[in-house]
Amino acid sequence: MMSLMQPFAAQLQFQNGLIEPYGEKTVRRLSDMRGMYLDIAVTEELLKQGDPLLYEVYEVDVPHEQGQLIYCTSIIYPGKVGDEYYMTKGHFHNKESTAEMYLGLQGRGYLLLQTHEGQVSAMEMVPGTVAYIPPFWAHRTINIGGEPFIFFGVYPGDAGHNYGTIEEEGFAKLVVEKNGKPVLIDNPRYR
Ligand code: M6P
Ligand code: ZN
Repeated sequence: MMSLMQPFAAQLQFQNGLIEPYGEKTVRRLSDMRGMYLDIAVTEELLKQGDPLLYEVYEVDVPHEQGQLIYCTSIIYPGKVGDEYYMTKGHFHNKESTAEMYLGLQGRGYLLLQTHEGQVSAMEMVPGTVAYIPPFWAHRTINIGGEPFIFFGVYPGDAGHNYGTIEEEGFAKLVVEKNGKPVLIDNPRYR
């Protein structure tokens, strides 16, 4: 007889985003994102002084298979590289026809999205925002506040992450601080 996967639950702490038990924990530092911020000189300068922690992702251990739902929390710390706020790498899904959902838990962020055809979308995320990332949209999150920006995410088990396209082309828009406020500007290095 085929043995079915057993039901289970994890416990999520809304205040700090910790979810337990978790399987994989991803930690991204500035050195993992060389070349992704516009100001390369500032990036290299910061790296000489240390290697700041930008964000962490706690993923619950679910098989990466069709039919499953992967869920995780992401914690993006407050900070900037030059004028550009700390952000995730951003990705398309390997299986591009898969969607994703985010729920804001703490802090303030932007969800930046774009398609291969050059459509762009951006929305603010605060606690309680439930954002829907449709199939075929690349997505990146950005902390635009002074405290950790924490959100919960769910996506299909067979979605996969494609970072290559974003690493090569970047996002069309950047989120930078101007006069103390976040603004979207065109990425001069896009494509
Ligand atoms: C969200 C989800 C994860 C993703 C994480 C960090 O939690 O979309 O799948 O890994 O953000 O983003 P990235 O993988 O682009 O660095
Ligand atoms: Zn995704």
